[in-house]
Amino acid sequence: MKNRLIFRISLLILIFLFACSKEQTDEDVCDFEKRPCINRTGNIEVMLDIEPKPLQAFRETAFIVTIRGERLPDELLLDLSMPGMYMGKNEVVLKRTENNKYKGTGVIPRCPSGKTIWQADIFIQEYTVSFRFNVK
Ligand SMILES: [Cu+2]
Repeated sequence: MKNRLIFRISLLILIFLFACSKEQTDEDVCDFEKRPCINRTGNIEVMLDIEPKPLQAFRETAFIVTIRGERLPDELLLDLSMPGMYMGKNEVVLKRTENNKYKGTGVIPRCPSGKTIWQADIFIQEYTVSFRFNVK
C-alpha cells in the first residue's frame, strides 16, 4: 500500500520534471530585443541579429550575421520558415560586408494561424545553423 503511494508520487514528480524540462526547450526561442541569437556548430559560432527592432511581420528587415570560424564564403543563404507549417519559400541572400559579417534584407509574412515562432536556417559550408525567434 505504502509502496504504491510512493510509486505514484514518484511518477507525479517525474511527469512534473518532464513538463518543466519541456518548457525549457521553449527558451531556445531567442529574443532579439534582449540580445542577438547565438548558436554553434562544429568549429563555427554564428550570431544573428536583426534591424530594426522589434522584429515585425510585413516590414523590411535586415538580417545581420557574424561568424567566428575559418574558410568563410562570400555569401550566405538564410532560409526563413515556420516550424511545422509551410509558409512559402522565403530565402535571403546575405552578402559579406566585413571580414566575418554578412547582411541581407527580407520580409517575414504574417502567419494566418496567429502563430509567431519562426525559424532561420543559415547554410555555411557543410553546416546548417538554426535559430528560432518570435515575430510580432
Ligand atoms: Cu504560419
